[in-house]
Amino acid sequence: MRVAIIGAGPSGMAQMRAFEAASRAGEEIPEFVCFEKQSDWGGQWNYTWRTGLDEHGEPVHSSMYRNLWSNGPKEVLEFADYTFDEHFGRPISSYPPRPVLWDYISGRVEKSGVRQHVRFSTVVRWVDYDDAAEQFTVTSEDLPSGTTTSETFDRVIVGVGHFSFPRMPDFDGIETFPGRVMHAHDFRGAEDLAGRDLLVIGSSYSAEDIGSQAHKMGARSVTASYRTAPMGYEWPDGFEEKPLVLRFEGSTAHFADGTSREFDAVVMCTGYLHKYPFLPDDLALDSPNNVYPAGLYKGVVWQRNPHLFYLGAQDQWLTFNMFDAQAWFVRDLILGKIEMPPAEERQADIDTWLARFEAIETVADEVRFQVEYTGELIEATDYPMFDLEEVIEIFLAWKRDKKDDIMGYRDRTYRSVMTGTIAATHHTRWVDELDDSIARYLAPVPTDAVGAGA
Ligand code: FAD
Ligand code: NA7
Repeated sequence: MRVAIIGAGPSGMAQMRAFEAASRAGEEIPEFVCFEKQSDWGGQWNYTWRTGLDEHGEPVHSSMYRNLWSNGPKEVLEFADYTFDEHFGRPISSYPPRPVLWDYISGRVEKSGVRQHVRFSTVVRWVDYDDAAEQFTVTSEDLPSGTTTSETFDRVIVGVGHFSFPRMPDFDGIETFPGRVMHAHDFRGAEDLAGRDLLVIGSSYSAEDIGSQAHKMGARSVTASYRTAPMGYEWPDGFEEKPLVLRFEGSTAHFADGTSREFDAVVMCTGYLHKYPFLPDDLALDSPNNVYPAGLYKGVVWQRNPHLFYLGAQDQWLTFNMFDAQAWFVRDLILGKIEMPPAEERQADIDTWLARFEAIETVADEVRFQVEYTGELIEATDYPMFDLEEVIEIFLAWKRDKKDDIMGYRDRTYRSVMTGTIAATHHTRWVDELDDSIARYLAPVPTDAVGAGA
């Protein structure tokens, strides 16, 4: 049995950890190879300054920007088998910056010794399935040398994420806009927006966070334009929400409420496409960004070919620990510890979850849906169970904290559901912290610390 894992982001890393944990427990595991097109692991958390194409002419994967801090409390994403306390040796704050989370997720797999299984700088170009042989052929390219290789595998696990291919809408007259127009995918920092007027289009995480970052870095104004509903936070002075842009005339945007305003830059925070250019259409997931993409049994098994698996294909409330739950479940299906039901039974289960998905009305319903889904997977495996109700409570507290203070919510702290540790209050308030490095983050209270823990 040979298994191909495509992508060494948090999902692929979880899959390697799952196999390694089984091996450590004395189980026989299949040979597995992880293909990763970047030169290091971490997926979105592996920051790059590049935009557009990388050094090999490949589309740049990560959409993260230099100054990104976690947008949800770390207490909802903590690994159940490798806690923040274990990694950092002391309590840290609830909303760490990107390099700190990268260090955490890397630390776990570094200790597991699975790096040897990853073929870095190797992009998967095409995957074919041979019905008769019941095998996949995976064609990959070693990017530095340009060498292509085709190999057969019995199972393929897709963990390439789905926040990399921008959804880029068109607006009348936008071609006349003289300033910078970009998608959130290409945003790397807001320093150059100081003193400028920024328009972000969209009303979800990227709009909220890029708008907030621009405000933090001294933008003169931030306007967020929504299609369906405003974000509705109490924004600071100079930050407002407007209905959808109908058209541009040079640097002026005209909004659906009849108002207009001039801007220096536009960032489209309009989401991403599920896109799998290495898969034929009968294997490729095609879905909007939601918590129950169609065609996946237990959210991971491709219903049309149960030898193909997807990790992390959902819109994500939970992240790292949900990927773990999925990876442990997929591992146990592959090891035969969990039986793969026949197609009709899988479909019946999909339909049950689909009915629950369609009944979702509120944000709280959606959180509960994903947490309970994750719980169901954990229960089927030996991944350590944790207090799911407590996780839901933290999500709801996070939502309340954002409503309360959108610029200050990252200074709040929560209790770990894994260890009971209460997060440390960070030495500097998020809004005042201009150095997002891990060294600064982990330093004892610096003399210039402002606010929170100072
Ligand atoms: P990714 O992290 O996207 O990793 C996929 C990997 O697959 C990449 O390393 C990529 O190089 C590789 N790959 C892709 N195609 C190929 C190929 N053909 N061949 C070989 N390798 C390939 N989550 C949080 O919990 N907290 C946050 O604060 C947060 N902020 C976010 C901010 C942004 C801007 C974005 C885009 C996402 C954010 N997320 C956040 C969600 C994030 O998607 C998850 O945390 C996590 O990175 C998903 O892991 P993944 O492994 O499924 O996908
Ligand atoms: P999301 O969460 O998928 O949100 C996409 C947003 O884009 C959402 O507000 C959409 O509005 C809006 N959208 C989509 N198409 C359009 C058009 N044509 N016009 C105007 N607005 C549009 O993507 P994000 O980038 O915010 O977040 C993705 C991940 O990145 C997430 O995990 C974060 O942690 C970081 P709608 O409400 O559908 O009208």
